[in-house]
Amino acid sequence: MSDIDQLNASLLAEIAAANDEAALEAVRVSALGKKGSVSELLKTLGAMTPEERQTKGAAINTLKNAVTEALAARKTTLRQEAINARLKAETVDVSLPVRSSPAERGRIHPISQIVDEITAIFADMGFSIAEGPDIETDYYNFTALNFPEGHPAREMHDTFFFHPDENGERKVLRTHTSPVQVRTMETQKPPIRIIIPGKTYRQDSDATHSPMFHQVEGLVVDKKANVANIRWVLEEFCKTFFEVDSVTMRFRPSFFPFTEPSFEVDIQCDRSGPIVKFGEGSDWMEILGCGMVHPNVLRYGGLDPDEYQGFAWGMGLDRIAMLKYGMPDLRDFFNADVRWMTHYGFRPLDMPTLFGGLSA
Ligand code: 2NL
Repeated sequence: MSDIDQLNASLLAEIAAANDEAALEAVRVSALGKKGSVSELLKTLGAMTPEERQTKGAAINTLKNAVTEALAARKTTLRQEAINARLKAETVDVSLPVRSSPAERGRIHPISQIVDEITAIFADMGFSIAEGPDIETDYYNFTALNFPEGHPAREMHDTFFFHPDENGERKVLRTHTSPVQVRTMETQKPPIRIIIPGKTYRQDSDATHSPMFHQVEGLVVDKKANVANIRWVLEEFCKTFFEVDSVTMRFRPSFFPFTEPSFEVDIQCDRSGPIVKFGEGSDWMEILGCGMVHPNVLRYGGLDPDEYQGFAWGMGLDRIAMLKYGMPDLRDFFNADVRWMTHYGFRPLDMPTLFGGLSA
């Protein structure tokens, strides 16, 4: 076998053995590059006699063409193999379900759900939402709500106090949402129909008490607001909220500094089973407190008690949420455990509405 034939055979073997484009390029440079084996042979053509050129020259050219063709063919094959491998590796099964978006996977906290449900019910009765600051003055949290200076009821609330400021004023974390009602009376002319959902704070912590908890309060001020109206509003609320056709309520006389008369309200229920059933049974459960707004509170709000009357109520949300959704420990509400949220949370797109069902 001639040198040229040998070179031809070894180059074609190298080309066939090149497994990727980089290896193939290395073979090309070794053969056809400036100092490549085939290029060096081509350089010898100039010094040949015409006869030599006829035979050896032709053979060298044939070698060059054969190598060039083999390189091109191998390149096409390698490209096709790379595409096939990619297509195989990146196969998508379009029949699989789409992964849900973060917005769909997120969950609404049961407390937010309860607030949305209660808001939907009272909005339907013509109430609007009022809000106010969590850090309150002693005046709005106590004085304007008819807690006299030094009155023991101030201690009853286990208030979180801030250090006094330069004027000696001691701010508090609001112990109830009632300051918002006073602020509303100062700025809004009756008729007033508002509900106030929000965070409240008292120094208390165990399985059923958290130092930060949630309330919804309501206030109606009009010329003839009366106890019969409270009863109707709260009965309608309870029926819709507990999703039953009728409820039996019991109003017990009670005391709050800001209402006179004052009541604590129980609803009839059945607690014999694993979950509480409302609207039936022989048990009673306290769910809220209410009363006619004390004349002093109306005066603090800038309203004349001889012209206007009001009723108000307040309920704690956390316990109600535990009852309605069967959650055993209040502390879990505020542990930010994503597993708990996945289990007890609500789908963000299932907003509670009266027509669509509150918690359906
Ligand atoms: C309860 C009882 C209550 C109110 C809150 C209120 C607010 C103003 C005037 C009069 Cl500005 N009353 N709020 C009235 C009665 C009861 O809450 O047990 N809450 C958890």
